[in-house]
Amino acid sequence: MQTQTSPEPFSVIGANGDIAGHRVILSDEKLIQCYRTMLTVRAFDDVCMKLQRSGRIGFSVPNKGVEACQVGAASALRKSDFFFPSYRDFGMALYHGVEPVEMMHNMFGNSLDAARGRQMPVHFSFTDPIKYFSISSPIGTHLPQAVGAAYAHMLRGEDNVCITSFGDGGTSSLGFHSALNFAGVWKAPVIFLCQNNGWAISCPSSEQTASDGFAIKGAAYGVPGVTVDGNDVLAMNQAVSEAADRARRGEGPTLIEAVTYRMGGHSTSDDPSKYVPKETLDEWAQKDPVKRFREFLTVRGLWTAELESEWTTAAYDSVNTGAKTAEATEGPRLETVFSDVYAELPAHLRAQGAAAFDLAKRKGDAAAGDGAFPL
Ligand SMILES: Cc1ncc(C[n+]2csc(CCOP(=O)(O)OP(=O)(O)O)c2C)c(N)n1
Ligand SMILES: [Mg+2]
Repeated sequence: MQTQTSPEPFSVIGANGDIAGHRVILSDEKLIQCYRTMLTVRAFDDVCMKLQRSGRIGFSVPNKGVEACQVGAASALRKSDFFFPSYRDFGMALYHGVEPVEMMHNMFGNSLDAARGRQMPVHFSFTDPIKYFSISSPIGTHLPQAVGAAYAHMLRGEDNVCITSFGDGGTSSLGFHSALNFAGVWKAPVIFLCQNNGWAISCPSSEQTASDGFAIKGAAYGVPGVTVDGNDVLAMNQAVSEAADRARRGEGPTLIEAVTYRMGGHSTSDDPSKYVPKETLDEWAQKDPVKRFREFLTVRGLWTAELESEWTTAAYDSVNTGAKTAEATEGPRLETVFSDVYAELPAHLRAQGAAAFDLAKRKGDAAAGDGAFPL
């Protein structure tokens, strides 16, 4: 693997599932775990799109096409590592055992959502079974958070690493530059995963930067950059494994540019047919990461059509059951507005809260009214 920006992204799985002279680090069991997670990401994505279109949830972000980036990266990390993901990273949580129902609690913003409905859908956060930090809506602001946490691990003598995932658009944020600078100077054990998926909403990657790709941006900060085929689970696993090993050895951060493609719109509020050329979409459909990994598993004798059908059904069952459970779970009560915010609620807020809760009780608990302002 090259440790410089290379025009040809590093890849392992070639045509027809062949891996030529490359070695596979993952056990057969982990390879299957990767593939099943990818199927679950696809099912979760598909079900969320339908839930949004039928008015049952407010928002989602398509994950189709970027499953290998997320799952390949997650498979290279330990449960004790810290994740500072982007909103388009369903597979990172699912790979490490977060159940679809937990993610659905956030999609419905109900009382079991970790943020008690105070975050948008797809803004997950989990403390168990992995440390999955709450998604930051303002682009790039989670990168310095990851560097700070990584530096704290270093000071405490722990060998955990932090990974932070962001898009091509995220490299234009102030957070990207300050995070790379601090991480480079402090040698913080952090992995910067830039998922170059072709678009930042409707801005193409080609208009996002004048530099030769995104991995090269690490050079100015003394951070090695590598360009990886983001549709290749095994290439992603290897690149992130190497970056994690470097970080654990105390050699500092790595910037990984994963070249992939967003096969859906930016979000449920977007219509990509207005700006994505159909030929480009067709071209990338040929490089579908799920199909590509399936071909590899077939060559390795780990996959059959029967297993595909069994695993797909299991993935949809867990996602659909999760959605039904989350939808049937009550919404957050008004009284929880201050929950988890203060160790001890200040007296003035307690007084304001009491007045608001009393009013809500008399007027109907935040129920939709006739449009008249309730005060
Ligand atoms: C600071 C800031 N500016 C603008 C936005 C609006 N916004 C939300 S997502 C997005 C595009 C991000 O693109 P990219 O980083 O490539 O990630 P992708 O959506 O492709 O995964 C923008 C501009 C925002 N959330 N925060
Ligand atoms: Mg993007």
